[in-house]
Amino acid sequence: MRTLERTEGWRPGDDPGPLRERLVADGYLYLPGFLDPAEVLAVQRELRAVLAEVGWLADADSLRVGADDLRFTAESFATVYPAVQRVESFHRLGCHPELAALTGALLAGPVFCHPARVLRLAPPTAADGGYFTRAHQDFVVQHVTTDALTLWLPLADCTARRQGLRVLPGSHWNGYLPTDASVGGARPLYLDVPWDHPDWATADFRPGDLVVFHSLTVHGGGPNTSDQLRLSADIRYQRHDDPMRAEWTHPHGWPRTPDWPELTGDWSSRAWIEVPPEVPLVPLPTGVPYADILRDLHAPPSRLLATAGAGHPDQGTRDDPDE
Ligand SMILES: O=C(O)CCC(=O)C(=O)O
Repeated sequence: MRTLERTEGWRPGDDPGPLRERLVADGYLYLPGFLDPAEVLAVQRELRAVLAEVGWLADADSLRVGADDLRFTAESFATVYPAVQRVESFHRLGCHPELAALTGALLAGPVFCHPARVLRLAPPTAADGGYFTRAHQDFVVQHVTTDALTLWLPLADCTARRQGLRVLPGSHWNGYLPTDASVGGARPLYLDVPWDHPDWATADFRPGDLVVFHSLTVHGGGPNTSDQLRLSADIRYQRHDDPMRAEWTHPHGWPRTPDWPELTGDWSSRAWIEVPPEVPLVPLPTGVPYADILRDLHAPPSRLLATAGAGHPDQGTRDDPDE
């Protein structure tokens, strides 16, 4: 296992050039302490209260699990996930002005945050290693925009026993990779990369840290062999002038997760779930098996990766975006 390379010191208003070059070269940026930890811990506190109420935590004061067989089943999806998706401060954090400033600078244009935000609740797993989230590229869910950036935020400490995100540095240069249809049920999103592949890179993470990665970067989540829940967020940003799958205007997990009118009843603002009206929304084709959609996917040319000089293998991602 390798260690993620740290990038430190960038603040909104600084020249984004060196940061962008590094993202383009490696497929990710690891920015320890990018956000104020107190802001992230405040969200964790609210989530703990909700998770203790639904029985996934033993109490609201720690991340100790409330049972030793926690899993996402139809029942827990119907109760636990809507409960956490209802937490307004989680969505507000996704729209944090510093995250928007960073992604706007990296993508060199006006950006917005996808309203569908993944709140990862990773329960303890068997002690024999393995994945929590299997290897995949986020393009496999983005479909229509290559330059969507995922912002991965630990909402609690991640350590060797409670592992967080892992990435394969440089893997974005291989373009969109065919998924392994034997893994992943109705939506076969995953890649056949062993969990102990020596090129995986990770780190110990703390609330306030941030990892940004490109939609073609192969990544996943490591095992949690602790007795505590691992909490993290996957937040996605893209430019206004790129299209987005229409389903990302809804909450993550919709339609199994209830839609916004039901989740946002007591929110102070709906600004966190607004999509700029000019964003082209592309519905998922109907009547086509998901595996066929994935098989026929091609990553549109990437503006971001085209900013790299010569020297990278061209897998169809670095053409002139205006062609
Ligand atoms: O946190 C994880 O387990 C994986 C994160 C992930 O897949 C993502 O951010 O897209």
